[in-house]
Amino acid sequence: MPDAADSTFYVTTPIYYVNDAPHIGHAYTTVVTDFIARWHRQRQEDVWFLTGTDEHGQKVLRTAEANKTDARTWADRLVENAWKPVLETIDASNDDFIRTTEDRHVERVKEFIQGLYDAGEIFEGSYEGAYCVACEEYKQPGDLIEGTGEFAGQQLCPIHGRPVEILAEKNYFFRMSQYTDKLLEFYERNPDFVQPESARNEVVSFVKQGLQDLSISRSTFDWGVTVPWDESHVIYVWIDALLNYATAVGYGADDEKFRRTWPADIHFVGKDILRFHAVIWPAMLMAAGVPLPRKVFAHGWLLVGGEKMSKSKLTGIAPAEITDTFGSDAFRYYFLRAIAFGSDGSFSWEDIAARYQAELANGFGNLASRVAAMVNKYFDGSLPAPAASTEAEEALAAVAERAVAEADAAVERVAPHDALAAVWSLVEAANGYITEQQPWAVAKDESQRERLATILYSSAEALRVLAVLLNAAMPKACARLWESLGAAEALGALAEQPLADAGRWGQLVPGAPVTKGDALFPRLDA
Ligand code: ME8
Repeated sequence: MPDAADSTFYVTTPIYYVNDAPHIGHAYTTVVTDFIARWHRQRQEDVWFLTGTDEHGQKVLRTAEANKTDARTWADRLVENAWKPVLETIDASNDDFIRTTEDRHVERVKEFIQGLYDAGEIFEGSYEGAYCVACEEYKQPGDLIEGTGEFAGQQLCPIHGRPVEILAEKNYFFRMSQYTDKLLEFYERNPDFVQPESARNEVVSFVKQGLQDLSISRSTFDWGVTVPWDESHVIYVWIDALLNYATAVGYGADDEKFRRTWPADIHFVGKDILRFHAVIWPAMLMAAGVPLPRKVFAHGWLLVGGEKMSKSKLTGIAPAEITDTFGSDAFRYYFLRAIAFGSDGSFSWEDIAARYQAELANGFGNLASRVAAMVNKYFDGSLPAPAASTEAEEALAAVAERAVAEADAAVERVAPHDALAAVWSLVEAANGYITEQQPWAVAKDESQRERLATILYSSAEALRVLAVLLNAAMPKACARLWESLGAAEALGALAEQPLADAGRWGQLVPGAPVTKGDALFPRLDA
């Protein structure tokens, strides 16, 4: 197990556009980031988990106008009624929430950009090109696709499938072309900076073609951060947005906090915004002399019906539609377990229902309820003291220890699906152990009380290890399990159980009150 870092483990989600309400694609990124944050907290590291909203730019402005209101009112409404509530729906444990319209951000963005201007990194020029408002990005001619059907004769954005607009503007440019070689050198020296491998390859081959200077201001609308030396321009929304990762942890304002927290350990993003994070953002930081983040991890698409899920194509699903039926723990578990992190993955109601029933209700949940029920039935709800172990107990303890090590190694390579698969080896071993040991049969023989005690104590120990290992994925269910094991009094709060110590067998204290509560995961009706 790696040593706790000497500085803060800092993880981020993208800051999401407030043009619309969150769907499960956004929740997916946030759940994975939250899982990683909680895991590292349980490793007893100092963790900072940031999320927030991206509120400037043309896309948000146009949505506000279409809804007959101003951008600020619209953003306030979406943040309070949609983006902040969804964090509760999915049990996110973020330490901060940044909005790009806050002064703590806006003022620092102005200073950052002024610094680049003063250093000669920014010049005035003009540009004409194809702009996708949904991406908030100029596209290269080679990126575009030919429209068909209603869009016949038009050029479309390859991500949104919607026509681009030709924009011609006089504006300010960042000398990004100067960073081509520096970035290639950086990727070379830091082979894990962009992950997974496919994302790294894409970024490297993109940068190898040579970077162009980047237009960093707009003058045709004013919903943005004003360019400090030319008030007729606002700063390009992506430059403004990327800086959130620094401004939120004290860049230019609280040096002590910034030094402690920066650089970010992992920026989690979808692959749609990989280049912004793996090319533009490091180039900006190099230009300003600020250390670069340690890792950008770009995950795949969540597909619904085989297509990238999106509100505009009416495949968008709100997280609450799923949590209302399955609960937040099952929502989190499903997305962490069912999708190989980094690859695309399909969501379907059948799939989540099948996993819920098999893995949560019949697997983990049933294990917890049968152990609690038997301790109540045979030992009046008081955890019995174990007698001598047999090979079966030693084998179960060994599975537990291995599950801890394998899950931790999987989290280290940012593979939550593998981490949960490793933990499930213990769920299965514990259920198998009980089936083989048949405590209900042993209970019939009064002379076997000690054997019965050992079986139930060992089963409860497996549950203790599972509560610690699954807490990052399913905090609510694990808190209830911890309570039902009567573990808090002797061992302290679940969230404070050190991961490194979780596999040490025999921590539960005999005599602890074991209670039968409601099922952790009630079975679904047919
Ligand atoms: O791009 N599958 O915000 P955004 C998986 N404001 N993930 C998905 C997804 C899907 N179908 N749909 C969305 C922006 N996501 C900028 C970011 S950061 C400085 C600025 C997730 O609201 C995924 O993480 O369009 C993707 O990168 C992000 O939402 C895009 O959110």
